[in-house]
Amino acid sequence: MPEVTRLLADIADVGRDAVRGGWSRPVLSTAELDLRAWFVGEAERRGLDVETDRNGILWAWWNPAGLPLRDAVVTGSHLDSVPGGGEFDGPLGVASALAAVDLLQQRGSSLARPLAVAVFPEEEGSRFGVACLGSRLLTGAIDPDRARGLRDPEGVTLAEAAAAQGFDPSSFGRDDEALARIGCFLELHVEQGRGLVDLGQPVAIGSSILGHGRWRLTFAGQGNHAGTTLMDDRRDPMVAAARAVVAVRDAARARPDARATVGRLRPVPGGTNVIASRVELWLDARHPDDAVTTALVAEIEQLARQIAAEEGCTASLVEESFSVTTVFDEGLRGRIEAVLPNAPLLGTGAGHDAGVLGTVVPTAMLFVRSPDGISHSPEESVEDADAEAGAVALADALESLLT
Ligand code: HGY
Ligand code: MN
Ligand code: MN
Ligand code: MN
Repeated sequence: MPEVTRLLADIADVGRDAVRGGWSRPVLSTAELDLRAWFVGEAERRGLDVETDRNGILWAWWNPAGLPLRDAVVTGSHLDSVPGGGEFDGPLGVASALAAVDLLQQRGSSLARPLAVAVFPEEEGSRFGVACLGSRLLTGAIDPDRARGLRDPEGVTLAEAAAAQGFDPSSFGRDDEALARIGCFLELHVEQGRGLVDLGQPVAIGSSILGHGRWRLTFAGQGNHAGTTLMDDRRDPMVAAARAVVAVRDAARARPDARATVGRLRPVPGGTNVIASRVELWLDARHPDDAVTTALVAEIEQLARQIAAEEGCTASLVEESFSVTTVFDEGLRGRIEAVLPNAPLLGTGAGHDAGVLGTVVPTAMLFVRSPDGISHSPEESVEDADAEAGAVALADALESLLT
């Protein structure tokens, strides 16, 4: 069994979701804390020195020559998941990084630069709503006060949840010392699409990440009794929300290569025999051209206001996060292409910490084939042979960057 597969098998029971299926590993949950402990154990077993920085990012250092922690080659990914997500989104990159360290150690590779394996928290934004929260804090891409006040669905703030686990929320924020240590960042990730299946290749080199953002759309109407309120006397925000979901789909379809999704909707109060007083829904919109994303969202907002007026409701839209389109560092990518000449270039519609870090340091990505291309679903899969090919490709790329 390839080491990557063995490592993933080790954590296969952590955060299994019996209700949704798949895995639910929200940041700072028991499952995610268990995964952090697993990572620390595996890294220390390999002789890496592990530290947790003030933003909750784990750094496992391999620096046998005791070089100054500057210009390091960093790899890694995330361990948190979407609700009911798959086994590989995030953990494949972390397990592959550990397996790549094994290979480099077996090869007796000499390190002219330090290596670190990093684990970024809250990449999915599944608990506190902002994706890549750890790398955004590290790079200063989110105001620390706003981050501290982000609330999870139960109303718990990030500051409260972090303090409960011994972190000091007052120290959250851009960390120039941590950033100064990074020479480049190379993230391996399951592809989350069918590009490699169609190309018949196990591994690709990333070319770009679609710009993408999240907006909260709220419809407010009149909460009332489901049995005593006549149909003509209603101002039902659930009806407005339902119409808006279809309008989102239609508006995205009208723009080639746009994607827009409503994956989460919350009626308040949410009773079976209650006409909701308000409904919140979350919009995820993406496009290779950030201006098109902006125009798409503006059209959706205008449609929502029109629908609200027709339903006797009001509508409001708030941007929660946005990540501009990322084009990976050409120089770094070129060095990796020289090592992996058979690996095709592939863009992705999925966001990654490499995209956020790419605003301040050279970053690149490797993608590993997923037979059905399904992700953010329990059906996400990666063949053992492809997982191993990914770890070898990562080791080869890291070796070329480290020597
Ligand atoms: O949402 C994304 O694109 C990523 O999986 N966080
Ligand atoms: Mn994901
Ligand atoms: Mn991911
Ligand atoms: Mn009643």
